[in-house]
Formats: sequence, C-alpha cells, structure tokens
Amino acid sequence: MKTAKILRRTLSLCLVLVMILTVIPISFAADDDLTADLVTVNLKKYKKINPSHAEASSEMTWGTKRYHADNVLDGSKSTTWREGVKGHGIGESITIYFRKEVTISIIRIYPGYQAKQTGFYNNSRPKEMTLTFSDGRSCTVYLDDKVSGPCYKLSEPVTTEYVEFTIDRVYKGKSTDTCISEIEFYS
Ligand SMILES: [Ca+2]
Repeated sequence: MKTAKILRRTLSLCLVLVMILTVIPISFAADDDLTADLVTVNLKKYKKINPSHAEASSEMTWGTKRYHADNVLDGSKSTTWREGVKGHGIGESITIYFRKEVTISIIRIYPGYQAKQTGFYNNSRPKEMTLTFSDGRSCTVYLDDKVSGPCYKLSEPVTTEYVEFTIDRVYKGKSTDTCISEIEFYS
C-alpha cells in the first residue's frame, strides 16, 4: 500500500516536470517570434522617423540614369531603387540606416516602380522580402501586386540601427529588374 502511494506521488511529480519543461521552451520561442503584419492604420497617430541614408547590394545604371538606393528615401514615388544584377534580383538587398538607434513600430513600403502604372508592370515587383534588424532578429513581409503603399506593423516595437530588406520572391515584369519606390518608418 505504502509503495503504491510513493509510486503515485512519483508519477505526479514526473507529470508536473514534463508540463513545466514543455511550457518553458514555448514561452521563450514566442518572445523571438517577430512578425510584420499588414494593417490599416492612421499614420497621424505615429511619429515618422527620418533615416540617414540607404545602401544596396547592387544598383542599376541606365545611360545617365542611376537608380540608386537613396531613391527610396526621397519622398517621391516617381523615383526608384532598381537592383542591378542579372535575373530578378532574388537575394539582392537594400539597407536603410538611421543616425542613431530608433524604435520602429510601422514600416510602409511602396513596391515596384510607381512612376506610372505602365512603369509598375513593366518592371518586376517584390512579392516577399525578409526584414533584418541590427539586433539579429528578422521577419517576412508579403506584398500584394498593386500600386500602393501598404503598412506593416511589427508584432512588437524593434529598436535598431538599420533595417535590411532582402528580396526573396518577385512578381515578374516585362523587365527582370526589381524596384522599390519608397520605404517609410514610424515609431
Ligand atoms: Ca522614391
């Protein structure tokens, strides 16, 4: 009888330990699980962040036109960054730097070359991009194929020195070159 009691207590203790060991890793995983979710927001409730500059893994030059990285920060949807490698630019990236660490809540992206509707569909547009922050965390944004400036809310505000956008998948245009017209950040 006494042995049965000890056995029951031991089993109960083991069950509790298993439950604790299962829950602990899940709670740690949840902390690292950063996401960027498409949202409709009133941007007037957020403060716009002024970046320092942009650098890209490649840029296209065509005649006298240079489609450089800083074109995503000039406030004009008629100017664009255009990656400059052969193919659709899968794996190419553009990095936006800030003067000091900033805390970002919302990221707005104007994908493709938004100068004209024809310019948009003539060039390739990002469909999926990985965003990487200076603390090493990253998340993915999924973009619709239309002339627009969708906003993405981070699952928690991220303090960072830069944001790197890497092209993972694209909507193919007549030209293989992939473009981004503007990127904005809000805290
Ligand atoms: Ca621009």
